[in-house]
Amino acid sequence: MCEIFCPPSYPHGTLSSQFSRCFTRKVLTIKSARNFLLVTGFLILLLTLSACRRGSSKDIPEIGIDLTVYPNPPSVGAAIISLVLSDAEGRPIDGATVELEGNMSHAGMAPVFAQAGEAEPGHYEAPIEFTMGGDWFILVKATLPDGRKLERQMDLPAVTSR
Ligand SMILES: [Cu+2]
Repeated sequence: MCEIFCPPSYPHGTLSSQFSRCFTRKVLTIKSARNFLLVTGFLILLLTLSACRRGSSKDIPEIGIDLTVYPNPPSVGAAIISLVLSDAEGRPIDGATVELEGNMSHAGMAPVFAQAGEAEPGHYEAPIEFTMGGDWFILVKATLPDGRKLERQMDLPAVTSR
């Protein structure tokens, strides 16, 4: 094994010192290779974790969002989107700021935006204009009274054309 790193014609020294020098070098090589792998693996893990955190930090899963649309079923034209925000214990969250972005998944679609008002504690309503029939999704962007922000995309399929 050792001769890979140290040819037998190692200059000067006895066989045992040749061996120990070679052995040290080999161990160092293995150690640094292992350290390199460990460090690289650790960096990849960190990058993956931070990417995941970035992705999921937009939503706060324990916050409940119940979305209803009027008219129901929704159709092209003016509509009202009604949202109830609730905390992990199911209590309504009042005092939040809620913005909506409506969009469809095809190219060339102009999104529609709406600012929701609080109709009653924890209950938010926004007028929105469905500009096309088809499958929509609503991006709910809320700032909670404690300053936390959340974004959650909610499907709103089958908006009918009139
Ligand atoms: Cu569209």
